[in-house]
Amino acid sequence: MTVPSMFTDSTSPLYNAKLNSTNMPPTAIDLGLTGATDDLQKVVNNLKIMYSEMVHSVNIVEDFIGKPYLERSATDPGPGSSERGSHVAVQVFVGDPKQPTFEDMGNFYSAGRDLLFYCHHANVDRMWTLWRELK
Ligand SMILES: [Cu+2]
Repeated sequence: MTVPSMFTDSTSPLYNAKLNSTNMPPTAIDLGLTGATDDLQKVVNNLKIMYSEMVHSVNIVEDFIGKPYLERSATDPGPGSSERGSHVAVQVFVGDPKQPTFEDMGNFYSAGRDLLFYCHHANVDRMWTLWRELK
């Protein structure tokens, strides 16, 4: 429940300086973006959020991955549980508040500049695989 050290060690080739230094290990990720400072409380919250996203509130594919973007559809047809929840929370939590718009991870246009983005999205793909096995 922390950012892996390979992304926070400044000697690592995976390191990106545009991260929120106050939210790096050993600080637990706050999936609810509650502002909680107690790591044990954050872990409890995170487990509840993941249960809700993966099991409780997700019944059909669109609940998890969101509604499809189609030609002439609305700009934002509707996010899935992961997109509006843990996925975005991680990106906001680790984005650098010293940057104008929380680059790199905290902004859509710049997130791909941080190698952590690809690890994060691989985890979203892993969650998708797990969700499919649950249903
Ligand atoms: Cu993302």
